[in-house]
Amino acid sequence: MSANMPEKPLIPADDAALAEVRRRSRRSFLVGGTAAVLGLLGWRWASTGSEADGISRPLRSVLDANGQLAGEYFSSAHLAPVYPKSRARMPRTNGRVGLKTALDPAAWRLRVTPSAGGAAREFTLADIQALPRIEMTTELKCIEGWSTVVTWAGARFADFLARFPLADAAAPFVNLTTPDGKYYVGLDMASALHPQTLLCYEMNGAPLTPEHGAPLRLVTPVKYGIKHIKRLGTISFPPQRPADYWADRGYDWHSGL
Ligand SMILES: Nc1nc2c(c(=O)[nH]1)N[C@H]1C(S)=C(S)[C@@H](COP(=O)(O)O)O[C@H]1N2
Ligand SMILES: [Mo]
Repeated sequence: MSANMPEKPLIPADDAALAEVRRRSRRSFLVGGTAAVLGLLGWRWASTGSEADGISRPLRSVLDANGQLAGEYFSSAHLAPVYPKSRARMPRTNGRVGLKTALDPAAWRLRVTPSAGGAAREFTLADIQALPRIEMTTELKCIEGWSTVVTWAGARFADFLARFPLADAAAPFVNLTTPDGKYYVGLDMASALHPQTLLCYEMNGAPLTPEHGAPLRLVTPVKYGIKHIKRLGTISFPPQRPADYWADRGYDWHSGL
Protein backbone atom coordinates (compact mmCIF):
# COMPACT_ATOMS: atom_id res chain seq x y z
CA MET A 1 0.00 0.00 0.00
CA SER A 2 1.57 3.30 -1.01
CA ALA A 3 -0.10 6.08 0.82
CA ASN A 4 1.80 9.20 1.57
CA MET A 5 -1.50 10.92 1.12
CA PRO A 6 -4.75 9.06 1.53
CA GLU A 7 -6.80 8.98 -1.66
CA LYS A 8 -9.83 10.20 0.17
CA PRO A 9 -10.43 11.39 3.72
CA LEU A 10 -11.87 8.58 5.80
CA ILE A 11 -14.11 10.85 7.78
CA PRO A 12 -16.54 13.12 5.96
CA ALA A 13 -15.76 16.75 6.70
CA ASP A 14 -18.30 18.77 8.58
CA ASP A 15 -18.96 21.18 5.70
CA ALA A 16 -20.67 23.89 7.73
CA ALA A 17 -17.92 24.02 10.34
CA LEU A 18 -15.15 23.97 7.75
CA ALA A 19 -16.78 26.71 5.68
CA GLU A 20 -17.04 28.82 8.82
CA VAL A 21 -13.39 28.33 9.65
CA ARG A 22 -12.23 28.99 6.10
CA ARG A 23 -14.11 32.29 6.04
CA ARG A 24 -11.73 33.72 8.57
CA SER A 25 -8.11 32.81 8.83
CA ARG A 26 -7.37 30.62 11.81
CA ARG A 27 -4.86 33.09 13.19
CA SER A 28 -7.13 36.12 13.15
CA PHE A 29 -9.89 33.94 14.57
CA LEU A 30 -7.80 32.92 17.57
CA VAL A 31 -6.16 36.31 18.11
CA GLY A 32 -9.50 38.10 17.67
CA GLY A 33 -11.18 35.64 20.01
CA THR A 34 -8.52 36.14 22.66
CA ALA A 35 -8.74 39.93 22.43
CA ALA A 36 -12.53 39.90 22.56
CA VAL A 37 -12.69 37.58 25.56
CA LEU A 38 -10.01 39.51 27.43
CA GLY A 39 -11.80 42.75 26.61
CA LEU A 40 -15.03 41.41 28.03
CA LEU A 41 -13.45 40.04 31.16
CA GLY A 42 -11.37 43.09 31.76
CA TRP A 43 -7.65 43.05 32.24
CA ARG A 44 -8.00 43.52 36.00
CA TRP A 45 -9.65 40.18 36.46
CA ALA A 46 -7.24 38.61 34.00
CA SER A 47 -4.25 39.77 36.02
CA THR A 48 -5.63 39.13 39.51
CA GLY A 49 -7.65 35.94 38.99
CA SER A 50 -6.72 32.80 40.90
CA GLU A 51 -4.33 30.38 39.32
CA ALA A 52 -4.87 27.00 37.73
CA ASP A 53 -1.64 25.23 36.68
CA GLY A 54 0.26 28.45 37.37
CA ILE A 55 -1.78 30.29 34.76
CA SER A 56 -4.29 32.87 35.99
CA ARG A 57 -7.82 31.57 35.66
CA PRO A 58 -9.10 33.98 33.00
CA LEU A 59 -6.07 33.31 30.82
CA ARG A 60 -6.56 29.61 31.39
CA SER A 61 -10.19 29.95 30.17
CA VAL A 62 -8.99 31.66 27.02
CA LEU A 63 -6.44 28.93 26.39
CA ASP A 64 -9.17 26.33 26.87
CA ALA A 65 -11.50 28.24 24.53
CA ASN A 66 -8.76 28.35 21.90
CA GLY A 67 -8.17 24.65 22.38
CA GLN A 68 -11.86 24.12 21.72
CA LEU A 69 -11.63 26.14 18.50
CA ALA A 70 -8.57 24.16 17.47
CA GLY A 71 -10.56 20.99 18.11
CA GLU A 72 -13.38 22.21 15.90
CA TYR A 73 -11.04 23.39 13.17
CA PHE A 74 -9.42 20.00 13.16
CA SER A 75 -10.79 17.38 10.78
CA SER A 76 -9.57 14.79 8.30
CA ALA A 77 -9.80 17.47 5.62
CA HIS A 78 -6.84 19.10 7.37
CA LEU A 79 -3.80 17.02 6.43
CA ALA A 80 -0.27 17.65 7.62
CA PRO A 81 2.14 18.35 4.76
CA VAL A 82 4.14 15.42 3.41
CA TYR A 83 7.77 15.64 2.25
CA PRO A 84 10.04 13.67 -0.07
CA LYS A 85 11.66 10.74 1.72
CA SER A 86 15.08 12.22 0.99
CA ARG A 87 14.32 14.98 3.52
CA ALA A 88 13.93 12.51 6.41
CA ARG A 89 16.39 12.58 9.33
CA MET A 90 16.58 10.98 12.76
CA PRO A 91 15.15 13.39 15.35
CA ARG A 92 16.82 13.92 18.70
CA THR A 93 15.51 11.76 21.51
CA ASN A 94 13.13 13.93 23.48
CA GLY A 95 11.27 12.86 26.59
CA ARG A 96 11.84 9.66 28.53
CA VAL A 97 8.83 9.70 30.81
CA GLY A 98 7.50 6.14 31.02
CA LEU A 99 10.63 4.70 29.33
CA LYS A 100 12.93 4.39 32.31
CA THR A 101 12.66 0.66 32.94
CA ALA A 102 13.91 -2.05 30.57
CA LEU A 103 11.27 -3.57 28.31
CA ASP A 104 11.25 -7.09 26.89
CA PRO A 105 9.88 -6.64 23.34
CA ALA A 106 8.85 -10.30 23.14
CA ALA A 107 6.71 -10.02 26.27
CA TRP A 108 5.22 -6.65 25.29
CA ARG A 109 1.49 -6.51 24.54
CA LEU A 110 -0.82 -3.64 23.66
CA ARG A 111 -3.71 -3.85 26.14
CA VAL A 112 -6.97 -2.35 24.93
CA THR A 113 -10.05 -2.01 27.13
CA PRO A 114 -13.22 -2.01 25.00
CA SER A 115 -15.49 1.03 25.39
CA ALA A 116 -18.36 -1.33 26.20
CA GLY A 117 -16.41 -2.60 29.21
CA GLY A 118 -15.20 -6.12 29.91
CA ALA A 119 -11.73 -7.58 29.89
CA ALA A 120 -8.85 -5.88 28.12
CA ARG A 121 -7.76 -7.48 24.85
CA GLU A 122 -4.09 -8.01 24.19
CA PHE A 123 -2.33 -7.48 20.86
CA THR A 124 1.17 -8.44 19.79
CA LEU A 125 3.31 -6.32 17.50
CA ALA A 126 2.66 -8.90 14.77
CA ASP A 127 -1.08 -8.20 15.12
CA ILE A 128 -0.43 -4.51 14.41
CA GLN A 129 1.99 -5.29 11.58
CA ALA A 130 -0.64 -7.49 9.93
CA LEU A 131 -2.76 -4.37 9.32
CA PRO A 132 -2.20 -2.36 6.10
CA ARG A 133 1.23 -0.76 6.30
CA ILE A 134 1.22 3.00 5.83
CA GLU A 135 4.38 4.97 5.16
CA MET A 136 4.40 8.74 5.42
CA THR A 137 7.11 11.39 5.57
CA THR A 138 5.96 14.21 7.82
CA GLU A 139 7.37 16.70 10.26
CA LEU A 140 7.70 15.92 13.98
CA LYS A 141 7.19 19.27 15.69
CA CYS A 142 8.16 19.64 19.30
CA ILE A 143 6.38 22.35 21.24
CA GLU A 144 9.81 23.46 22.51
CA GLY A 145 10.57 24.83 19.05
CA TRP A 146 12.46 22.26 16.99
CA SER A 147 11.19 20.01 14.23
CA THR A 148 12.50 17.13 12.11
CA VAL A 149 11.13 15.46 8.99
CA VAL A 150 10.78 11.71 9.59
CA THR A 151 9.58 8.77 7.47
CA TRP A 152 7.22 6.79 9.68
CA ALA A 153 5.66 3.38 9.07
CA GLY A 154 2.81 1.77 10.89
CA ALA A 155 -0.90 1.02 10.86
CA ARG A 156 -3.61 3.63 10.83
CA PHE A 157 -5.39 3.76 14.17
CA ALA A 158 -8.60 3.89 12.07
CA ASP A 159 -7.68 0.57 10.41
CA PHE A 160 -6.93 -0.96 13.81
CA LEU A 161 -10.39 0.01 15.09
CA ALA A 162 -12.05 -1.11 11.86
CA ARG A 163 -10.41 -4.54 12.17
CA PHE A 164 -10.98 -4.83 15.93
CA PRO A 165 -14.21 -3.01 16.83
CA LEU A 166 -13.25 -2.13 20.39
CA ALA A 167 -14.74 1.35 20.45
CA ASP A 168 -18.39 2.18 20.23
CA ALA A 169 -19.29 4.34 17.22
CA ALA A 170 -20.11 7.13 19.68
CA ALA A 171 -16.99 6.79 21.87
CA PRO A 172 -15.79 10.39 22.21
CA PHE A 173 -12.21 9.99 23.49
CA VAL A 174 -9.12 7.82 23.45
CA ASN A 175 -6.72 7.49 26.36
CA LEU A 176 -3.22 6.11 25.63
CA THR A 177 -0.59 5.31 28.27
CA THR A 178 2.85 3.79 28.60
CA PRO A 179 2.87 0.32 30.22
CA ASP A 180 3.77 1.92 33.59
CA GLY A 181 1.12 4.66 33.18
CA LYS A 182 3.67 7.43 33.77
CA TYR A 183 3.16 9.11 30.36
CA TYR A 184 -0.39 9.46 29.14
CA VAL A 185 -2.05 11.13 26.17
CA GLY A 186 -5.67 12.04 25.54
CA LEU A 187 -7.14 12.41 22.05
CA ASP A 188 -10.62 13.18 20.81
CA MET A 189 -11.91 10.37 18.59
CA ALA A 190 -11.80 12.48 15.39
CA SER A 191 -8.06 13.04 15.93
CA ALA A 192 -7.47 9.36 16.66
CA LEU A 193 -9.30 8.38 13.45
CA HIS A 194 -7.45 10.96 11.35
CA PRO A 195 -5.86 9.20 8.33
CA GLN A 196 -2.38 10.35 9.42
CA THR A 197 -2.68 8.99 12.97
CA LEU A 198 -0.56 5.83 13.05
CA LEU A 199 0.32 3.09 15.47
CA CYS A 200 3.94 3.37 14.40
CA TYR A 201 6.62 0.66 14.52
CA GLU A 202 9.30 2.08 12.18
CA MET A 203 11.23 5.33 11.81
CA ASN A 204 13.29 6.03 8.68
CA GLY A 205 13.16 2.41 7.53
CA ALA A 206 14.23 0.74 10.78
CA PRO A 207 12.29 -0.69 13.72
CA LEU A 208 11.81 1.81 16.56
CA THR A 209 14.71 1.99 18.97
CA PRO A 210 13.93 1.92 22.72
CA GLU A 211 14.52 5.67 23.17
CA HIS A 212 12.15 6.47 20.28
CA GLY A 213 9.41 4.28 21.72
CA ALA A 214 9.93 0.61 20.78
CA PRO A 215 8.05 -1.46 20.03
CA LEU A 216 5.08 0.83 19.25
CA ARG A 217 4.39 4.56 19.45
CA LEU A 218 1.73 6.94 18.28
CA VAL A 219 2.37 9.38 15.43
CA THR A 220 -0.12 12.13 14.64
CA PRO A 221 1.50 14.92 12.59
CA VAL A 222 -1.48 17.26 12.91
CA LYS A 223 -0.48 17.55 16.58
CA TYR A 224 2.67 18.56 18.43
CA GLY A 225 5.21 15.93 19.46
CA ILE A 226 3.82 15.80 23.01
CA LYS A 227 0.91 13.71 21.66
CA HIS A 228 3.24 11.16 19.97
CA ILE A 229 3.38 8.81 22.93
CA LYS A 230 6.34 6.43 22.85
CA ARG A 231 6.24 2.87 24.21
CA LEU A 232 2.49 2.59 23.96
CA GLY A 233 1.11 0.12 26.50
CA THR A 234 -2.60 0.63 27.02
CA ILE A 235 -5.57 2.14 25.20
CA SER A 236 -9.03 2.86 26.59
CA PHE A 237 -12.08 4.86 25.55
CA PRO A 238 -13.29 6.96 28.48
CA PRO A 239 -16.62 8.83 28.31
CA GLN A 240 -14.98 12.00 29.65
CA ARG A 241 -11.98 13.87 28.29
CA PRO A 242 -8.98 11.92 29.58
CA ALA A 243 -6.05 13.48 31.41
CA ASP A 244 -2.95 14.25 29.38
CA TYR A 245 0.59 14.44 30.76
CA TRP A 246 1.46 17.81 29.22
CA ALA A 247 -2.04 19.28 29.52
CA ASP A 248 -1.70 18.59 33.27
CA ARG A 249 1.42 20.76 33.11
CA GLY A 250 -0.22 23.74 31.41
CA TYR A 251 -0.16 23.01 27.68
CA ASP A 252 -3.28 23.05 25.52
CA TRP A 253 -5.06 19.70 25.68
CA HIS A 254 -5.58 19.51 21.89
CA SER A 255 -2.07 20.72 20.95
CA GLY A 256 -3.15 20.81 17.32
CA LEU A 257 -1.03 22.34 14.57
N1 LIG B 1 6.50 7.88 26.67
C1 LIG B 1 6.85 9.13 26.27
N2 LIG B 1 6.49 9.53 25.03
C2 LIG B 1 6.82 10.77 24.60
C3 LIG B 1 7.52 11.67 25.44
C4 LIG B 1 7.88 11.22 26.75
O1 LIG B 1 8.48 11.93 27.57
N3 LIG B 1 7.52 9.93 27.11
N4 LIG B 1 7.85 12.92 24.98
C5 LIG B 1 7.09 13.46 23.83
C6 LIG B 1 7.70 14.61 23.20
S1 LIG B 1 7.63 16.07 24.05
C7 LIG B 1 8.21 14.59 21.92
S2 LIG B 1 8.70 16.01 21.13
C8 LIG B 1 8.36 13.31 21.19
C9 LIG B 1 9.80 13.15 20.72
O2 LIG B 1 9.96 11.95 20.02
P1 LIG B 1 11.41 11.41 19.72
O3 LIG B 1 12.12 11.20 21.03
O4 LIG B 1 11.23 10.17 18.93
O5 LIG B 1 12.13 12.51 18.93
O6 LIG B 1 7.99 12.21 21.98
C10 LIG B 1 6.84 12.40 22.76
N5 LIG B 1 6.46 11.12 23.34
MO1 LIG C 1 8.15 17.73 22.54
